[in-house]
Amino acid sequence: MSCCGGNDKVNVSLNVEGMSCNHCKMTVEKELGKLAGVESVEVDLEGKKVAVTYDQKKVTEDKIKETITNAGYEVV
Ligand SMILES: [Cu+2]
Repeated sequence: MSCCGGNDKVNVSLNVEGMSCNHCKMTVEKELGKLAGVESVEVDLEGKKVAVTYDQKKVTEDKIKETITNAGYEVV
């Protein structure tokens, strides 16, 4: 058990197709926010990017991609 820090937190920036409006943005943020270990989600509609900060001990990048896909968008 580590208490103060460590390298568990990572940030990924994913290219996501299909997000076209604020509703899409909110959907992606909401769905990713439900995952344990996801600390922050930033959606860039113009850039078609989703930046996620997460704890790699609790959730994986694959799981994040799967969640975006299940929400109806395409991770490219
Ligand atoms: Cu939309």
